[in-house]
Amino acid sequence: MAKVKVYGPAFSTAVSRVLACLIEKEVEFQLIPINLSKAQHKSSGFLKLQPFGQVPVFQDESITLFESRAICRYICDKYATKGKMGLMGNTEGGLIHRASIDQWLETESQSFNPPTSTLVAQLVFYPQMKLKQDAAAIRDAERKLKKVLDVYDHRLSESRFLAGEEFSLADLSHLPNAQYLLNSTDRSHLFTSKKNVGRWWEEISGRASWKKVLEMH
Ligand SMILES: N[C@@H](CCC(=O)N[C@@H](CS)C(=O)NCC(=O)O)C(=O)O
Repeated sequence: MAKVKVYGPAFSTAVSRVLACLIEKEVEFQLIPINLSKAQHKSSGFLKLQPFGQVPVFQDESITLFESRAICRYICDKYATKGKMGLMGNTEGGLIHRASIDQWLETESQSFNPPTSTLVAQLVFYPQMKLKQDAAAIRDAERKLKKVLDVYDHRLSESRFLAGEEFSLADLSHLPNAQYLLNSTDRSHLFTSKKNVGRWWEEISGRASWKKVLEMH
C-alpha cells in the first residue's frame, strides 16, 4: 500500500495533530516539508491543494484533504482496524460514545483552540519572528482559557479522559497547543494548577505516539 502524504512542517500545531493520529493508527506516512518562512504554502502549486494557503494538506490514494481535525476523523474511519482502536469510538460504546467524542472534539476546536492558538502565536512564535506582542490579546486569551479549563477540570473529575475512560481523538486533538503552552511558555500553571487537568495532561502527553511527534519537531 502506498504511504499517505502529509505536507507541512512537524512543528506546526495542525500538522502535528495529524502526525499524532497517524502514529496512533500505525499508518505509514511520508512528511513532505513545506517551508513557511519561505511562503511555500502561498505558492500557486500549493494553493491548488489548499486554497487558504495553510498546512497541513493530506493525501491518501485519490483524496486530498485539508483541516487537521477532518483529516484525523478520516484517518480513524479509513484505518479503523489498524493501530489504536476506538479513537472515534467503537461498536460497544456505540452512537452515544461517538457523540461524546465529537462533542469534546468540537469543544477543542471551538472553545480551547481560539485562546490557546492566540497564546501560542503571541508567546511562542511572535518573539521568534520579532513581532510585537499584543498584551490585551494575551490577557483576553488567558481569561478565556481559564474558564475553559475550569470546565475541563470538572469534567475530568468525573472521567479519566474527556469522552470517557478511553483515550480518544478528542484528547489527542489538544496535544499540540497544550504542548507549546506547557513547555515553551511560562503559562504551564494554567494547566498544572488544576488537579484533574494536570493529571490528564501527564497521561496524554506521555503517550509514545506524541513523544515520536515531538522528536520530529
Ligand atoms: N484549522 C486549520 C488551521 C491550519 C493552520 O492554521 N495552519 C497554520 C500552521 S499551524 C498555517 O498554515 N499558518 C500559516 C498561514 O496561515 O499563513 C487546521 O486545523 O488544519
